[in-house]
Amino acid sequence: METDENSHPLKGTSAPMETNELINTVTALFEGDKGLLAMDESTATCNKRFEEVGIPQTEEYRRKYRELIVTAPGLGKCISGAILYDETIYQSTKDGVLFTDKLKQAGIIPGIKVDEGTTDLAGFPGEKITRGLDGLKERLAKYYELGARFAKWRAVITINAVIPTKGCIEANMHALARYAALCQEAGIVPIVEPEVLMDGSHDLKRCFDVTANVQHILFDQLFDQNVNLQALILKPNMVLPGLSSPKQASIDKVAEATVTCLLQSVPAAVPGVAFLSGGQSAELATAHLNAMHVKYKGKLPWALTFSFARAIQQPALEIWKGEDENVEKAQQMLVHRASLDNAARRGEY
Ligand code: 5MM
Repeated sequence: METDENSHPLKGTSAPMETNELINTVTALFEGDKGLLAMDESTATCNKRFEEVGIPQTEEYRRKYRELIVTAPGLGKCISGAILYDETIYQSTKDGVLFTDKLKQAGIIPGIKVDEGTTDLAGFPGEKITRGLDGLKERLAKYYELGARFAKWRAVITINAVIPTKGCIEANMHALARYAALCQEAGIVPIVEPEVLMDGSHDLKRCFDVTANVQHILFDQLFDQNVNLQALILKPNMVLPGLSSPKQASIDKVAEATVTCLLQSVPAAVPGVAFLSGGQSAELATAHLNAMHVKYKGKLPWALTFSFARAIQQPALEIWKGEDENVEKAQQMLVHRASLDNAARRGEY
């Protein structure tokens, strides 16, 4: 069966209407060499990023910053979808245009983070569980009305000598699968994000093993919950040594480990993978994505793109510093970083 970008195997009369809508959204999100922009920082995380560069931590500054992003000239040429946060999806530009409308005018599909953050997992010291399943069905219906066509839920897995535990991985992957099923029912494409954190002194192999295990359990759970694998996006970490590991890895090694790990654990039915940056510098995250395309172009069953937050935004945030006179330069930097990620998708960075 033909499976080029425009003729997805599930597209057509035999697939239910909602499936066609989901497939259309996924296809648009992976169009050309575009990728996703994660701008879904919760209030606490956004304030933390602002504090680091001396920006006032108020709702108005968060609104101004998000206005800078959604009005950046040329953003729609590089970005196919933007992940918003609950506060942001209701906000507007100073001229009163909803951010969701600004995005749509730029050809960018609005998405929404629907998890409610992490909390300590009872019985598992040092491990977290993501909250947000209660009332999710109703929240998804509301976000659909507000224009969101895809959503995101992040599970956090920490590595040290004794964790992650099976109990923690299973609980988190089960929640991701329940979330994904609810999204598909609501006509919203789920991005499933099982993030294995970079913190720690573990080596590349340990990250590989944990990431592969997490993804195997995730796809088992997705299967058990009747989630359509052809209508979701995986947002994984790249396979990297821990930040404080004495044994850092070359760009090519990271690319090879990451793609090998995905090949061993992600079914070919999944249309696409969009990486998180996880605290890597913007340059390194782009270089890793580029190296994957250089080495594996045309040899992979799924599309590989980016869904970075810090690796696209951080350089722009540092230019903006909360000052109106810096908006234009910050917007140029934002679009510049995103266009470099487009080049990485072509293996031309
Ligand atoms: C923007 O950061 C998101 C999480 O925010 P909160 O912790 O405040 O809820 C996060 O999910 C993000 O979308 C991904 O982790 C990708 O971000 P990075 O910076 O790792 O690319």
